[in-house]
Amino acid sequence: MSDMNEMIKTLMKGNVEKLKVLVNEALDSGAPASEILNEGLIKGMDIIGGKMETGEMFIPEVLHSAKAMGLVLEILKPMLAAGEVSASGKVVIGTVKGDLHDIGKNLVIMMLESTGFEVHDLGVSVTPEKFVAAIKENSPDLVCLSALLTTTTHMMKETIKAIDESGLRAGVKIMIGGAPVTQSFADQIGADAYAPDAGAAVKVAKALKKEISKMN
Ligand code: B1M
Repeated sequence: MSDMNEMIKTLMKGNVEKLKVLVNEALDSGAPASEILNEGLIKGMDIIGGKMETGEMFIPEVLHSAKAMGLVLEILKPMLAAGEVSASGKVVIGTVKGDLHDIGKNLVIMMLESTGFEVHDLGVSVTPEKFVAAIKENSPDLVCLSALLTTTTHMMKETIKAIDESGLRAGVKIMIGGAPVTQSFADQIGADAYAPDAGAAVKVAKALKKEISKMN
């Protein structure tokens, strides 16, 4: 049985090398990648978030942990989408303007790519104009917006508005996600879909792609 507490402590210290060893040991002992992700890494990030809020951890330490998590996710990448039926489709994705959080977005990308989607990652703090330009350039099936801050969720609405006003909306489906986002918020701002986590994002992306294929 793998020790998730040890993994969480190591993530909090941002010790990449030790974290890689622990993740590999957990895999060797038979722990599923999804359990390592949810019970180890994401749980660890939640604890870090709490400590950030109470001032027990500071931004540079949190960044260290975030970097460590990003690196060990690469180890889990080949296993995360195992069992998913492959799909095809083009996706443009980014974290909305003003928001620098990208671990969740990168996880969504990993899962989408692992199931066969071609993903164009616009990065973090992406302006509505940049999303519009990327749609023109790449003609995606799906546009995916991520936000982690309550204060940046309104940029999802602004981005959708910009896509509507550009006349490009008819050709794409828009999915949103991130901790402060809900299905009712998605409905309220006119997104086509919401996904609570990276696994669900793949299922929703496949369903949206099917809808598009039926329309054409
Ligand atoms: Co920030 N931060 N942060 N932070 N940070 C949170 C989000 C916070 C909840 C911490 C807290 O106070 N408890 C809080 C937000 C509160 C709120 O608004 N509700 C917060 C704050 C306040 C801030 C700053 C304002 C702090 C400050 O400066 N005083 C600042 C803002 C900077 C900015 O963005 N402009 C800030 C900065 C940072 C760092 C840069 C230090 C770092 C980010 C580094 C990076 O991403 N490269 C950071 C981190 C690491 C966090 C926490 C600790 C961890 C986030 C994370 O990566 N989680 C976070 C606390 C927490 O989440 N518990 C916190 C793991 C990741 C896998 O989960 O991103 O939720 P998540 O993704 C999930 C789902 O949300 C979903 O799938 C993933 C799971 O499968 N998902 C999607 C995400 N995007 C999706 C898109 C989809 C579908 C699903 O479809 C399109």
